[in-house]
Amino acid sequence: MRASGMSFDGSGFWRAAEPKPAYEVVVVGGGGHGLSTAYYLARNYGITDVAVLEKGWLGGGNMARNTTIIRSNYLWDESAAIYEHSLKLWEDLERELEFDIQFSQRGVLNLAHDLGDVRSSLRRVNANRLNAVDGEWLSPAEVANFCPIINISPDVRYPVLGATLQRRGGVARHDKVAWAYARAADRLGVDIVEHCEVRGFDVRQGHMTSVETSRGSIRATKVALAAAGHTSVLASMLGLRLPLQSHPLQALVSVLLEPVLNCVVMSNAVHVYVSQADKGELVMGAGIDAYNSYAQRGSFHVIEHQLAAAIQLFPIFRNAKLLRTWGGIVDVSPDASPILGTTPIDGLFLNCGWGTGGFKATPGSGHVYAETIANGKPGPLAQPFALERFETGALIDEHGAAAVAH
Ligand code: FAD
Ligand code: PYC
Repeated sequence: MRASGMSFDGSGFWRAAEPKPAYEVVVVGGGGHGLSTAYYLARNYGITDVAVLEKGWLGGGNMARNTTIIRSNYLWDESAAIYEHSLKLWEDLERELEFDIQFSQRGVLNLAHDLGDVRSSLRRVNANRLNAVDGEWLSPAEVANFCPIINISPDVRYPVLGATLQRRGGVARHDKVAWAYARAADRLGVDIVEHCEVRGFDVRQGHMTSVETSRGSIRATKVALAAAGHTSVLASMLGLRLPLQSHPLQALVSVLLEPVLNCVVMSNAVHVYVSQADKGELVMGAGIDAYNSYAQRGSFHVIEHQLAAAIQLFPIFRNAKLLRTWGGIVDVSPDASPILGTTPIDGLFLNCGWGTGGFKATPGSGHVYAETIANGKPGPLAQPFALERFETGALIDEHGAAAVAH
């Protein structure tokens, strides 16, 4: 075990230690994006003098609160490119990280419930194919064939008029993904420091010099924010105003059931998305709570409405019992797309705004963020997501594919 940071012993327990006084790179936030960034910095660029500072415990934020949906069927070229890059990394991740993350490409259905939905879904499938992203359009009968428990009766409030299917989409076990990246980064020499809150920054003549934490001052000339939901709070300590709003996003699981659901089903109109975990729970998520908040909880009426809608689509869930509900805090940008790259402060990097859709981006986000940090400038996949787009107006209005965000 190293003298600083946190290490895995053979039994899988963590051992925390004091952070060192200085690092080449400090990553703020020990969620999926922070951990994957640290891993790719070490693996792809040989930058191992890295600390990941986490104010709570590893993976205690959105990373282990999300509904684990992975897909790359986004509408616009820029989004399809970065999410498809991520999906390709997912497809080899268990081998690369030597960890069973329960990655399962069981297919993601996006249901269409009215003519507008049908048209935008067909448009998205066509755009996906042009970008070499797999996608199919299914008729209601084909939907029922693929997922027999969906109610395709025309008599419900939101009848199913068809669906898009991305067969390569699916799920992975989110906490295991965090552990897998943490273990792999740790093995390459990265320090992962829990219970270390970043509370301030020292910037001299426009250059980052250190971060102030609950465990003392740590020198670093490169600081990479990966603190989903809290980035605007950190940026405001530096006098930077970011176009982000923090909202609660809730999810729930049922008690354990026999296998009934063979794929992932999303309905943007009904604001329900559901899959069944390998253990047996139905995993469901809601739309964001409309107000801003930093509390990791939401309002019960949102869950109530979600369940009422879910039961119309899946009558078989009527007798399922709720086991747990929880919330996370997601940061939503005006064009429902991430903000990635450099800032006006030399040595300060941004990775935020993934909103309701950043789990699927975990490998891709870390991969391109590490590239940006190592080279001091974004590569081609990250470049369109730069902060400057809010000045130039080159927005990526990705609302079509992530409607739970608004
Ligand atoms: P986090 O895990 O939140 O990591 C950020 C970390 O920063 C936290 O651990 C936090 O404690 C830490 N931090 C904050 N401030 C500080 C500080 N001052 N100092 C040190 N550390 C700090 N995405 C999908 O693709 N598919 C889904 O199905 C999906 N479902 C979702 C369902 C829910 C209920 C929620 C809440 C989110 C969902 N998401 C989904 C979105 C996804 O979870 C997030 O976009 C993604 O996890 C964000 O990146 P992260 O993992 O690094 O965030
Ligand atoms: O982005 O696919 C997604 C998603 C599903 C649920 C929350 N986000």
